[in-house]
Amino acid sequence: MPNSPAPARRSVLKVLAAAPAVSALGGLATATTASAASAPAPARATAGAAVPLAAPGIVKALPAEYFTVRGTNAEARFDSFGDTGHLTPVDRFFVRNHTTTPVLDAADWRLTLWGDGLHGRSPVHFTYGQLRDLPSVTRTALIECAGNGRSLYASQQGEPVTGTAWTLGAVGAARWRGVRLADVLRRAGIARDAVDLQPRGLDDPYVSGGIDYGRVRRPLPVAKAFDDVILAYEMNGEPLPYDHGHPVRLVVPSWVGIASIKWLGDIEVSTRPLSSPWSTDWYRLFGDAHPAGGSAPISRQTLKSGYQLPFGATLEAGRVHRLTGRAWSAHAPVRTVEVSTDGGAHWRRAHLHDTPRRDGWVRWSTPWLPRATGPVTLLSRTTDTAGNTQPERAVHNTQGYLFNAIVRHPVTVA
Ligand SMILES: Nc1nc2c(c(=O)[nH]1)N[C@H]1C(S)=C(S)[C@@H](COP(=O)(O)O)O[C@H]1N2
Ligand SMILES: [Mo]
Repeated sequence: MPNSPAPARRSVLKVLAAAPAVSALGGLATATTASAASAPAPARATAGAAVPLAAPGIVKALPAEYFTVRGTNAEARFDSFGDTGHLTPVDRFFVRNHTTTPVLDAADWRLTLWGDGLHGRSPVHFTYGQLRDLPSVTRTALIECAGNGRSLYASQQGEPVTGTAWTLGAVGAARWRGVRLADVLRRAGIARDAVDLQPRGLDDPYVSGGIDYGRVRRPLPVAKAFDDVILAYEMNGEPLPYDHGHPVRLVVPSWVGIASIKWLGDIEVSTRPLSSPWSTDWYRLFGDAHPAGGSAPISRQTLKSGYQLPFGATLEAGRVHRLTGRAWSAHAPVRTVEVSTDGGAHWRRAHLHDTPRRDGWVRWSTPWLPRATGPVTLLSRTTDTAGNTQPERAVHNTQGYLFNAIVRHPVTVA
């Protein structure tokens, strides 16, 4: 990489394990969570107590009723999404961090574009102010980790997988505002024969098992970049929060979450295909059902549905319950959601409460009057307008990506 630029300037302020409340953006942490966060938090909160959990390097508060901490990551509790609307509020949105959230200042941030895929001058810089002066676009899109649902390979299919043991909460929907990546690439002078980009984050290099993999980066084909990718600086009407990529992140609609690089610092523009460990070692499908050496790098997410109910919940017999959930597909708008309250013997349609759109999800509900007591498996199955439907089993891959099977949700009627 002969002309790799120096990293963009970054704040020397690093997030400590117990970060103080951040006031610059407003609303990130309340006085209560701030004082609680300054004392060492227990690994797990006791039931009922709203003690914030600690995840090393995450700035925002992680109350136990909304999050499960998994290593450096915070999974949103899908079972608690019932009281959220179509959009996932920032204080309920999952965080996937390879290292720690860097606290960056928009005032000294700049984006660098470089590489042989730019004609003329390279590198090209954009300050935060210059980005804000470009025409803006606003759109709703899900961010979903490629490994969302991963733990179900083991719990439901008896198949071992590596990686963060997410249940269904590594997903959220937000309203993003920013500029089209296409506009920035044109202004930077992208060459006609550029094929690949490689956006890279300003967070610390990712070190695992003694190997330094460098900063988080992953190739993005120019065709996708020109289609619908956004450089986002707002999330749900607020400046992008620290944990979600402040001041600017990519939003790559309908693709696996790793494509949506947070704390964006630079983008290589290349006339040759690019690669990184995030396109060679990870985010490919490995295993018996896949080519030796792995599949092509994964890109589009899959489809899922789930009940907004804890696993193992107890429901009272002899009264009508309103069961609720969400369904989504990265391929096409959701067409139907079917539910079964008898382990799959009978299916009926759930009511949909949102207009299905690509890159969004639909809330659904179904009434249920359980009569007999005992254990029951609830199922839900979504089908999209392109004809994709959730299968009984997901095709195994060793890293547990793209789980799409019907989730078997155990409850007890008492
Ligand atoms: N710079 C950087 N970008 C990143 C990551 C990261 O660790 N560093 N994690 C990626 C992954 S794996 C996912 S799933 C999404 C999660 O976005 P969120 O934390 O805003 O929910 O960010 C992606 N972008
Ligand atoms: Mo992810």
